[in-house]
Amino acid sequence: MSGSPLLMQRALDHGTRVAFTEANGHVTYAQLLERSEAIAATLLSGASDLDEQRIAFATPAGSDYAAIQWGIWRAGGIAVPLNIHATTGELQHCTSAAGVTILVTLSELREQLAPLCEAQGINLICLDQLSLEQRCTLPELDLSRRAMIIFTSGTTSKPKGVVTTHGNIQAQVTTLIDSWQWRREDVIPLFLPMHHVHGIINVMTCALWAGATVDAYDDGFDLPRVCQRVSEHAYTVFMAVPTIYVKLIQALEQMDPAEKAATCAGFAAMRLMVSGSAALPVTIHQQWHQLTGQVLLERYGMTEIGMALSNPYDGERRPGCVGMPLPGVAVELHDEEGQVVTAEGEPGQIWVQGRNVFLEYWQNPKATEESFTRQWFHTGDVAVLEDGYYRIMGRQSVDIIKSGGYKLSALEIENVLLDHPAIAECAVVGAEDPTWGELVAAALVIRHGHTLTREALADWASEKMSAYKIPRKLVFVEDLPRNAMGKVIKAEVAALVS
Ligand code: MLC
Ligand code: AMP
Repeated sequence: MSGSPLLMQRALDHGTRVAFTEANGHVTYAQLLERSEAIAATLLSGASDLDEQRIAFATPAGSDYAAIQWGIWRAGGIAVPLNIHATTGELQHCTSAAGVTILVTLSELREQLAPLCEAQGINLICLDQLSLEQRCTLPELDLSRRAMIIFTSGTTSKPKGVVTTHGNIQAQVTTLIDSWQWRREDVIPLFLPMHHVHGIINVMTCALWAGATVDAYDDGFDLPRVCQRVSEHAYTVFMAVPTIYVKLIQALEQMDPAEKAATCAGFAAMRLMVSGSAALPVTIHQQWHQLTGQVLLERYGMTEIGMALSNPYDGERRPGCVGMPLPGVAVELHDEEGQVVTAEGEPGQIWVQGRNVFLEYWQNPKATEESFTRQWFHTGDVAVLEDGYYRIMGRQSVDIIKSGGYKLSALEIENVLLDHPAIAECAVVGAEDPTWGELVAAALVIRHGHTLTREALADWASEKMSAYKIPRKLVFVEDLPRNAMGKVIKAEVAALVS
């Protein structure tokens, strides 16, 4: 195992422990290692090293996902996880921007992915058709090798590929292992999407690093099943986005008293419950505490940096705050001139430095350079320090929306909407919402002689973008509000749609 990432070397020690429980049974660490070795040998197909070739994979959460990811890493490739619910257009962007050469998937997704692979000359491999007997000598890897590209939306119209090295991933994982006291006995449910760091790093990779067990949901968040498993006291750790806590509170309030008591008792018995990816409203923090006795640990992170700020495992977990820098992560606040803000109570943009910080945006040196000052990464989020705890105040750009924990680009959605024959102009903003954090909202100027309904637009848009990007609130306007320079005033659009 020399030369493999430490995660896999550790898996040798976890051997017969259960790595995943899933619908068809369970998979041990030893089986995961064996399967990933066969996948690595298949991907290498006689070569000695993939030398950072980009290998995409599209599989639901579970042991197949982990075996493919580890197989790509062990063969020396860069893993590019795809959103299994993305439209063909969205997938096309990721595979072509990353220069993907091979896509690994399950046979049930073959038909859906074959045309894309044919069009781009990508070799499509179905996991279930592989021989698990294959073996070969695997390459030596060091921590500076690129390991993963995750696509993230930002202030540009198309998502950018965030490149992390094995060293970055190791730093992102180990700081959470220590700070949140991960242990081998832990069992965690995994129902988050597997193309973002919350599911990939915080839940799956931390659990596998610790030798713990992941209970995988292959079709995303399934509220009745989660509550059932919680009431059976199946889990010790739980991690979710605020929207999930809102949905759980709504569900608990509708349960009959016996079911509610059993489910609340299951939540109460866990050693750790974490919220992140979007702001957790103080009211939800308090309601959750009243219902379950749990004090949620809120933390702050980003695709580019993993986790940066966290409330303490032991000590005060302050509602509305994201705590302090994790070990090994340096955080500073900077004003608009780039000067460090040291006074408590004064807002500034969060800058982050550390081994956790990503290497680069894939083949985009300009965007990479613009995001850093020396080694400090500019997050675009504004925070304030209050009594030693950071509190997130919002984002610098109005063009970034967070809905259900997904980061969305208003510009990307506007570009899609402008393809609709009835839409002459549009402006997309996030509208505050108690369940989703923000809802995607749009002000539309309709072309003369055309009509458009919300339902017709939703039908049309579902072919072009993932479900969470489709505007849920629409207002029809004669003209978009603009300033003297002709720039759309998004604050006025937000007032129109709210
Ligand atoms: C779905 N729906 C939405 C919506 N998404 N409506 C409004 N806004 C949205 N954003 C609608 C669907 O169209 C459908 O409508 C209904 O809600 C149910 O859809 P669903 O997909 O079944 O929803 P559900 O499974 O309940 O999904 C909610 C969710 C999911 C919260 C579980 O959005 C999710 O998994 N979010 C997590 C995202 C995440 O992991 N982000 C982390 C990024 S990393 P209808 O009409 O058909 O019923 C990061 C860094 C960090 O941020 O710090 O962690
Ligand atoms: P992503 O780019 O999808 O990784 O999302 C990262 C963004 O999510 C951050 O830049 C923040 O805007 C937001 N975020 C993550 N955690 C929190 C939190 N606890 N509170 C507020 N915003 C958060």
